[in-house]
Amino acid sequence: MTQNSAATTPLDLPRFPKDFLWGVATSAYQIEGALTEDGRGQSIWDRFCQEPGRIARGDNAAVACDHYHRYREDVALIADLGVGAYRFSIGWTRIQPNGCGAPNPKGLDFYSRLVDELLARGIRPTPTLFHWDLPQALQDAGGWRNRDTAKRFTDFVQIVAGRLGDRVTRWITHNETFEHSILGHVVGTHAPGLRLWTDAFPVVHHLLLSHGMAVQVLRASLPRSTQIGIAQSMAPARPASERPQDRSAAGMLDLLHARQHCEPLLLGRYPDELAAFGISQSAIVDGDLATIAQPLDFLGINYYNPHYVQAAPPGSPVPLMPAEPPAQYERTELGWPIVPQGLTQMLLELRERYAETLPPLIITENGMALADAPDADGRVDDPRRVRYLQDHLLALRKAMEGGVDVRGYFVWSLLDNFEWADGYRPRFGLVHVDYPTQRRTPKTSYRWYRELIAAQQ
Ligand code: IFM
Repeated sequence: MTQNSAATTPLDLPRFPKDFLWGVATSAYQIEGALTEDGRGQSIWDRFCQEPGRIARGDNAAVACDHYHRYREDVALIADLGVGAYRFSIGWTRIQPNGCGAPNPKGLDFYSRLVDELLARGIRPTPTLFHWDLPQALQDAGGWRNRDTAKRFTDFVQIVAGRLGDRVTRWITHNETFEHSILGHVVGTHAPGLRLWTDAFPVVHHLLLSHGMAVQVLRASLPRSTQIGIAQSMAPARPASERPQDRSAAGMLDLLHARQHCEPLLLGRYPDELAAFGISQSAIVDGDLATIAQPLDFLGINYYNPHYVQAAPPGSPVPLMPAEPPAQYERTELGWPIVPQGLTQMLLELRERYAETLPPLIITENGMALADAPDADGRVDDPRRVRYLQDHLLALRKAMEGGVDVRGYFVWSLLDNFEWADGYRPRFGLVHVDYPTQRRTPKTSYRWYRELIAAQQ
């Protein structure tokens, strides 16, 4: 089964640079709950969760981790970890219930209180401005297919920066434009549940365009020292076999994922091969690529595992399809293979591909889903997560020794939370959440991460 190393103590880990940033991450929709409180408007995920059969076991995020009410307790948990930064996201519909117009003061107040609470405990707030919870009113007007949504996003960013920019010094525009476009708009397993297939390109383009426009807004209104980046998922595309068809399928996946979502940012152009792939780029307007390719202070990388892929049978609507990962890899609760060396390989490749323009990197997500449960003594022991994190940190260190400039690492996630269409069963947290009582129980991995951070000082 597993080829991963046995768990060792944090002290066995290679040392990271003194100023290396340690953090934990969450997102608004996955933890906050309170969906109808204080003037919050409906998002595409509220609507999606109401549709029968969309979410495993009929779960929804109405309460989630009740973080909206318990944020002080959660910040105390973050502070006890000893991390330097907390990545969270700002729910757009708390600020603009319909995605446009005057801000809702109560929504802004919530994030302002959260920021103050973090700063009071020496933790640097690192908000993500869009983590998939688009206002439903904007979706009704076409969502990310509509170019106007990019403009609406910049208005929202301006409002948030105006309120928090005096205290927030690191910003992330988007989370995973690949997943939001493909899961939400190509295969329809995430909100808004569309199946646009090759017609989804405008979604990709407007997400990336809105990123560039948001960077411009932040730069124009915030101090020069403000750090601005984006969090993109990266998963090496691996062929199911050495057959030429499967190798070509892996090349296509790499094109659609890493290259389509990175090259506009880093090179100011889409890969030429997209046109040959039959994707119409008529959504691109002159000047858009220059807007997208704003200089970044960091590129956030979310890494979980490589994606295995194979050629689809002749006559299929799309030429590639997912393949089973090789049997030697242990899997997480979500069935994802555990391949730490994929992280090293991906980072080295990234540096090689974009040597001239790659900004410093931050690992903005990494972690594993388990079905953790308290034992008879109420303890939540998760040695497999400890080993996962340890092996990925060793893999990260290897890439850094190979010359990749990585400045920080955020564990996904602080808390067990609402894992989108998979509901509550997969648990990613360093802290266990008992949903009926909302009791938080730090797991073994939480203590391990705390020791690791302390040992680096
Ligand atoms: O929970 C998600 C998160 O919202 C985005 N990145 C991947 C995580 C695990 O699936």
